[in-house]
Amino acid sequence: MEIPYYEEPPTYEAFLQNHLRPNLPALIGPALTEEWRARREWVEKRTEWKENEPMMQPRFEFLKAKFGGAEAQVAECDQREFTDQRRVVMGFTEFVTRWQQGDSQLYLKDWHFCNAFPDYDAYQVPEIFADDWMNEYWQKEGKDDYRFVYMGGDGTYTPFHADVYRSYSWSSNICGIKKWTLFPPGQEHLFKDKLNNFVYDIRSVDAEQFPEFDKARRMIVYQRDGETLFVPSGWFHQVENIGATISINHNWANACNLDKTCASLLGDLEDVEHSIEDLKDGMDEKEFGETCQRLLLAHSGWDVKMFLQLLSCVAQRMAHHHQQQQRQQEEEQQQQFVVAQPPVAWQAERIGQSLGRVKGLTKDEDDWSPIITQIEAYLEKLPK
Ligand SMILES: O=C(O)CCC(=O)C(=O)O
Ligand SMILES: [Fe+2]
Repeated sequence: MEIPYYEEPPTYEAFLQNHLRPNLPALIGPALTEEWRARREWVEKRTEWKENEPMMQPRFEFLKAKFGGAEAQVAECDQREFTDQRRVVMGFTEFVTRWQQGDSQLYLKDWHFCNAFPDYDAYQVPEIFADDWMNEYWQKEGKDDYRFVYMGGDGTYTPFHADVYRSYSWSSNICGIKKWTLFPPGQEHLFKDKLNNFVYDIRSVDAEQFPEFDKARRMIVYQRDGETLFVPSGWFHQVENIGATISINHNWANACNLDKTCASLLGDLEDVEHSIEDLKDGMDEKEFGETCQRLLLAHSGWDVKMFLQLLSCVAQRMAHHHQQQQRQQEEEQQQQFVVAQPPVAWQAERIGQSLGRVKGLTKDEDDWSPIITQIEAYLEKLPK
């Protein structure tokens, strides 16, 4: 399996057809991020350069002077804690200083950089990734978003996982090289042991615990300075940094992977229901349902109500734009700019499908029905 490489960024239409819809990865050359302030200001050319090494390196002193006041989560790559690495909160200056001193296991992760520095425009989201319902909803709600900066030295890594909510991700290297091992979906049974524990680090898999892991089909991708990787929904992956690496990444979702994020939510809900099945007899249906939603929120970071609110937020925006466009057409005005996205009727159909699946599980949820009614009203206003 080969991953397509785009020297020049693909058009939105090509990206939609060849990557978003079929859920396939892509590697895009540095031209996509050429104009980013982060690429101009955060890094400089290395003086001694050998092949298969990064070409750029971080400007440590600049980064400290500019962002030193912030705090961020730092993973200790050599410390496993359940299914992830141990994380500590650290001042950014301390992190960079220890990085400079060669503290090689520290990996700054999931730093909500845009929230921390809203006036510093480190980058612009490329057009092909701009149709992003997750960040649209979470930002509107004033919740934590899914826009991150990662920084770490040679050998830091992210263990084997699939992304939150089975969302897409895109990741751009400001400097350094990332070695990605990507696993196409449909082979999850090879990744689990009898107790449903997943492989943690693909470089040291216990063959007795995971006897079939070797059979898993995989793709290896080296992502170099300035390059961007599109990671499709539900593809498991592990990421290993080669040389000092800084990257920017977003998790995102839209109509194209809505079926997958919806399935992930409903799958997590089923797991929660199973896990407390023995409490069911002592509760009425409503109490059991509410308990499951609380556990789902704690376990997965969202619940059915949040998913419905996300759909409502997006459907409202689409209905509003559609009405505006119709008015502008009648008055022969210039049409307003909206981000590149699939045809609205198709998106509305996908929302309707997910809504149908959620309605299938509604058990007298007073909490959900007004939102469902609202979404249906927005969908009514959209073309069929
Ligand atoms: O860069 C990393 O270490 C992890 C990034 C990742 O897992 C992702 O973008 O989905
Ligand atoms: Fe990931």
